[in-house]
Amino acid sequence: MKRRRTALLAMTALLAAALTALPSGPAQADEVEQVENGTFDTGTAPWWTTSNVTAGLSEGALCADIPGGTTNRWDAAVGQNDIALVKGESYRFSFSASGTPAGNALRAIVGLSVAPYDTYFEVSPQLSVSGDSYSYTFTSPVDTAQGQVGFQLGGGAEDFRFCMDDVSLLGGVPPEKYEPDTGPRVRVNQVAYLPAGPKNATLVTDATGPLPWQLKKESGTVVAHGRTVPHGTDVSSGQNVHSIDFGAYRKRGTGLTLVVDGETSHPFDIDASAYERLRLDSLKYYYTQRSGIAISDELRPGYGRAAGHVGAAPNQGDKDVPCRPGVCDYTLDVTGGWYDAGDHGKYVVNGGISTWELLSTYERSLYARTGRPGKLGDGSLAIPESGNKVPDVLDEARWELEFLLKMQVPQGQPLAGMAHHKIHDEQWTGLPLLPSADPQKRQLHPPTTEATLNLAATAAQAARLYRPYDRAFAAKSLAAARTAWKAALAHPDIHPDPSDGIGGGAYPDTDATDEFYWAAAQLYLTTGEKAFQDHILASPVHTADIFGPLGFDWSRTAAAGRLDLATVPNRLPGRDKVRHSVTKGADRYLTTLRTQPYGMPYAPDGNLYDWGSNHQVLNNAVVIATAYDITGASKYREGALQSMDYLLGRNALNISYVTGYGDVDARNQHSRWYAHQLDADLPNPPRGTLAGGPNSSIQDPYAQGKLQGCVGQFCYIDDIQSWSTNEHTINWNAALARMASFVADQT
Ligand code: 9MR
Repeated sequence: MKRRRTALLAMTALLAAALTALPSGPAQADEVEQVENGTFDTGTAPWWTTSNVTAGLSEGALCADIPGGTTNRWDAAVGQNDIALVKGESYRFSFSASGTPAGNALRAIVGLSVAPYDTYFEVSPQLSVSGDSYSYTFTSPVDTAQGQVGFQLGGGAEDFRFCMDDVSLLGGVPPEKYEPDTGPRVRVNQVAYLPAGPKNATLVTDATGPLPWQLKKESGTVVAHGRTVPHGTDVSSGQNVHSIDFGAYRKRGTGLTLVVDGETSHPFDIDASAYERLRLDSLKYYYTQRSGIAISDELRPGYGRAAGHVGAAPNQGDKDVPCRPGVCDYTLDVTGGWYDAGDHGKYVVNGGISTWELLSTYERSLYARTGRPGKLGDGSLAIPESGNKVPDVLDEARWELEFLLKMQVPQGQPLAGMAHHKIHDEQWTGLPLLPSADPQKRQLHPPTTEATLNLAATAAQAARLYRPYDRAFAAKSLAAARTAWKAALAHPDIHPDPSDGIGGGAYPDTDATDEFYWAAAQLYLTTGEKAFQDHILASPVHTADIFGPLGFDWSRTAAAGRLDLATVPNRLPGRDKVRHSVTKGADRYLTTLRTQPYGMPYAPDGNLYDWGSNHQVLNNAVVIATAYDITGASKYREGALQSMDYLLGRNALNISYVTGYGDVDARNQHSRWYAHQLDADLPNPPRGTLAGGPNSSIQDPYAQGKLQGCVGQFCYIDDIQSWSTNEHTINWNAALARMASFVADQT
């Protein structure tokens, strides 16, 4: 039977013919077909099916009857193995497919045919009855002779019929040129500027001289005007840009626009109310990340789901989790906590910094001149604990703290008092996959000094903050923190294995000096004891310049000690120097912000944007905001406020990186359960979810297929497959919550 050729395949053939006909042309690798018998002209070999699927030829296509009632996508599948893939080579994966009745989804993958079944490329289109043609380009991240092209069709309730034809995996194709749609060339904070705050925008233009700009009300009335300031080529984006300062206009309004160079910006408000919403939405994010509890659809309409990892099949549960072979011979109940990100793993290291940043958001509200603790009070977050007279942010953080405490090695066991680094699936799983549907075995990974000190630091901080609400919990936390501290002192160099990254992230670290400093600082702030003071004063971290371009994060935790020593009341000798070190760090971030035409306090060395760069921008802004809390100097307030503009749309891609905020927002973050892009029945991430953001190293194949050679800010794509540029995580949202809360307080 003849192929039903797609227009695209036909075009490719024509192009290939034209290229061979030319006597000389640009050198190009040969396009080589990797799939055998993708056209099903005479039979279905060498394609295989799972045993529950019957497949055969039908009008020159492969058709298969797919049974309903299976759980996972891969429970019913058709595929071909022994596909050779070459690392760095670009492939075009194309096929046509149909499904009857309509509404069934396909997961098409190119991956590994043997354990650990890594996926190098995947898509999950909805199938139509009439059939569609699909074509994608990706780059193989590996060399293997054991590749697989797989069509996974399980997980549906009802039987259906699937047909496919013209399956092709063509190697040696040129990578596709991807052009992001960046909308109007004038870039603004698409959400809101504060009436009494800075107001800046950026224009992308070839013009070299100043251009006139106008600020317009929704009605079209011009309310302010001025001239742009040319900046030449911006390093972070490679664009020629001008900046616009309309801060002199201070009237409240909605739907304003900036008009310049023939372009009209996305609309924005001049008003503070959006930040009051963002303060809460960014914190509400944590309830929907909870493990071990059903998420109530009443509290989060559209986000209700069954409890994850409580032991109900197919989950293996987190109630009785063994170690990886050879690590320990006990099991622990490690239910609860937050899922780290779009995966189902739970990591003490990242859980620690996230908890610190939420607790510090609350603690700041107690001590900062503009702090308003009532805004984070009981009932503010609509969580199951609302109404218990405890500030909701403390209730939410406690969900994670209780989990962190459970990760401590019990007394009587080797390494007692230390904390296991992480617990997660034995193997990586595919997308989408609800937490309650994860069938993988869960395992505890070895204890590490870093995890132990994350526990010590956050449990010590918890001890002082929960004391007014629950003395017993405060005492239990402090005891656990002391035990962890002693265990870490006894084992100062047990670091996570950087290659322990199967089924979950490694969170590697080779130096725990900063974690020791952070834990000592929290223990000192809570107890005032001399031993902790001595550790702080003797630590090289105490006087080190810790406010570098990338700032702080899960692996660089010194700031989580330094900022609190500077702001939480204490009697540390030389405290003025601590406070001064923060303002000095903030001054440097302000200098960065002023030299950046997009106005963010972030300029990584070599313009190499890091994994999760958006939260690094935010954490650098946290340092600036803390300098404001310390000094009251308006330059810090202005700098901290201005930093938000970048996250909310004043950037090269003209996108708000916070879901539900702005005209064009990130909404397809990598996630196994906010997987709307793969399954229309699942939601997008909730409002107030931050995307990781530009990452120059583009580690995932999807981004590699689209963004090869990207400059700084352009190394981002809002696609669920791009886990290295577009995931969401508990630590990134914590930075957002902290800054949103600061901004909301500046009104
Ligand atoms: O955020 C982490 C980033 O700093 C690391 O470079 C990267 C690789 O180790 O891992 C990131 O964390 C991921 C974690 O390992 C697993 N859950 C999702 C996290 C965000 O992508």
